[in-house]
Amino acid sequence: MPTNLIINGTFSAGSTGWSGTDLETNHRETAYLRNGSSNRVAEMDGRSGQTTVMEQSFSVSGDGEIGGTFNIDSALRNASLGQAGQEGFTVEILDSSGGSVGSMTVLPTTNSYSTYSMDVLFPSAGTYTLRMTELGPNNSLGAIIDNVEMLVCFCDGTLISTPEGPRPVESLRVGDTVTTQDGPMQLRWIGRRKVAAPDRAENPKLHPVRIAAGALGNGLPTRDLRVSRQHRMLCQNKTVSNMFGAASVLVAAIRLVGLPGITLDEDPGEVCYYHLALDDHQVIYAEDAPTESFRITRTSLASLTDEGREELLTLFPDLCDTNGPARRDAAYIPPRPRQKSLIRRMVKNRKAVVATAA
Ligand SMILES: [Ca+2]
Ligand SMILES: [Ca+2]
Ligand SMILES: [Ca+2]
Repeated sequence: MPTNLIINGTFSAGSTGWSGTDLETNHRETAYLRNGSSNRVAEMDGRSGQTTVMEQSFSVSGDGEIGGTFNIDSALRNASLGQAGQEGFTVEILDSSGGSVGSMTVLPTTNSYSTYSMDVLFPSAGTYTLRMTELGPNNSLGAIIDNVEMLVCFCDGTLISTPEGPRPVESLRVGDTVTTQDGPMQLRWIGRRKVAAPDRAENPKLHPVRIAAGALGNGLPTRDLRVSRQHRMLCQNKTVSNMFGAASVLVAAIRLVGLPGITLDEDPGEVCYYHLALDDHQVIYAEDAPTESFRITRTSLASLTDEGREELLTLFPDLCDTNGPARRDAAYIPPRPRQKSLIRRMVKNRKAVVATAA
């Protein structure tokens, strides 16, 4: 779920979190709209002769470019309706050296609220400032504002097990050590693919699979986990050993959809998929649930962004030699029909995906 980085964007705590010039954050809505509402709002024109500026800094964390959405509700106060189209304010999102990463002009035309939004792409993690500046006749009558939000998706911060304890996936760097079924191993490459909400709406195959906490059995995963459809999870139960003569096999997350607590996540919004590559295909742990590291094949290379694929091929031609001898898989990967019949039998036998401790 996205995080709102703005403090007191509802003005319920007056001017807390806000700085600037000529702030007017101490009135209830009814003072401007005569509607009896005790909701707290701010006005983007405190006094005549002073230009109202409202600012708030916030910090954005993450890896590479980070996408977000800015929202604000605004309406003209009754007394400003004569200046519709002139009274309003500008919104700017500034980086730490004052460069703009996003701006828009808000000029409400009625005394009922509209939500004004803009997408913001932060080029990197850091401190940014939201600045709103009064526009129009400087007459102490202006646009009123409420529900200011800077929503950023931190990609759920999926926790990956490492020898130092669980770490959010976006904080991992090449060379860091993660826990695998075969012990600690260094990350060789990290890929990241962001899927924007409109792309998901157009291609439902980009929706993630949501695995609710505990849905795999044995309390796993320990928190809700979202993975791409083709990402494989380790299945480890009696049905697996009966069918395959192995303690565990890897099954694509999409095959698990329909089991209690495992659904296709069709909520709108951006999602971000991470690929963690080690020297070998390994079982790693996401929210403590056993899952696979990035498996390098022609198909998986094709699923990467162009930049990601090029980087991987350039940096690690050895990892990417799909013509060379077959690489060892972390566990047997049954063909698709066998995965389907495994899940059917597991349901019939009432076996959890991870029935025995991983
Ligand atoms: Ca409010
Ligand atoms: Ca003013
Ligand atoms: Ca004004």
